[in-house]
Amino acid sequence: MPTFRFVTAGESHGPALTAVVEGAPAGLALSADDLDRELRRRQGGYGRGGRMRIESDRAEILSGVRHGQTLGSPITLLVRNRDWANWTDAMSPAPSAAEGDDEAMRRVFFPRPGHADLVGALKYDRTDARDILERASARETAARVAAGTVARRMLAELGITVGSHVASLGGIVAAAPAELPADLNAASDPSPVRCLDPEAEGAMIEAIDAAKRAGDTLGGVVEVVARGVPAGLGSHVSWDRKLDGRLAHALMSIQAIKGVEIGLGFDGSMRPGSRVHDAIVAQPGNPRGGGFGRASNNAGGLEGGITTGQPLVVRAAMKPISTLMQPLATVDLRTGEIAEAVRERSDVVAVPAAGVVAEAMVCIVLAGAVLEQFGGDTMADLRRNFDGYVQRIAARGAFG
Ligand code: EPS
Repeated sequence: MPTFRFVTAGESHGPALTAVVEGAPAGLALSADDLDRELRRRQGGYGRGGRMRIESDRAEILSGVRHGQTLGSPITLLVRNRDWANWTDAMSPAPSAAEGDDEAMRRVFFPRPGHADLVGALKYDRTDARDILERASARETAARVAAGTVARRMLAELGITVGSHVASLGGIVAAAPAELPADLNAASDPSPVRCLDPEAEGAMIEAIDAAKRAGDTLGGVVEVVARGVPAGLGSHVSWDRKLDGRLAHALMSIQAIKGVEIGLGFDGSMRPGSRVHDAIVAQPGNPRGGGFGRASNNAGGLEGGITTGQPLVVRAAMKPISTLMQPLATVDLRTGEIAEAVRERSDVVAVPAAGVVAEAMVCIVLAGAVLEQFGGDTMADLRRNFDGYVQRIAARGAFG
């Protein structure tokens, strides 16, 4: 059983989103402010739609924390949907008096190509695609970010930090800096598209404006970097213990993500091995690498499903949002007649926010791997076990 688990619940226009997080040790400092800071980061980004002007996400902690410290019990986090006030009839849990009024019920009969609308309606035998899209909506990622903040807090106590930036958006590729800034989010968050290359940033903003004018949407690629990860998380011994596989699963589970790369990723497949693999060097000042380092980090901090002690570098590719204001053709779910897909209020692009969500998922995977390896019902136990392990691997590189 995974050691750090979470489940989310909630519809996009229902009363609230909830996350229940299980497995955090006792004695971790956690406040609503910690959660709100991350929720705010997820709400930003140029190209979001009208919904983000309605919402101002805040988390309420309903269980598992007392006097600012975790208890080791399940942590319940609640994020209310402010927009719920406009949907009390359409999303009412009880039968509504206006049941026969499709407009008042905000029913959706014209499934959007690319969204879960049609396949969900088939699978769950619904005529109103709203029964599907409310849960398929990326609004759910607010709950993931809240859950991920618990993991992030725990990792921070061990000196592990996770940040992200936008590597491309709408086909505009940011120039990669020679070296990523040590505090990645401090550098990327001030950018409206969370991009480190000011020239690309300007072009991305122009592309978003043009897509909006054309009733179109854009995707992009986000890069997540985790630092301070010791060598030895994950394992080569079994498929489901390989950390690269777990990261790919977690990132692919984010709405609209269609691809995941680690390190050089697909680009590495085009090169000879001599231009891919990272030469090993002795690095006595690198205890978390076991006293070893790498001359480069094309592996993205993972070899054989095990972390190397180098920064973990993962990228996720997001397809363009499937709600188009100039809709594609679809079919009426009731009659089979040709129609235009529904135009719901939506975003032109959500790639900057996807970076924050991807960070949350990476934090959750890393927290799980850390707890599996080092255990501990309390933060003090976890820290002692973690420090003992780092001492053990660091001694390997001391060479007598
Ligand atoms: C979304 C559609 C939009 C986005 C929403 C995701 O919502 P609405 O239909 O209410 O305008 O704003 O994202 C969020 C609400 C959020 O918090 O990120 C969709 O269909 O996925």
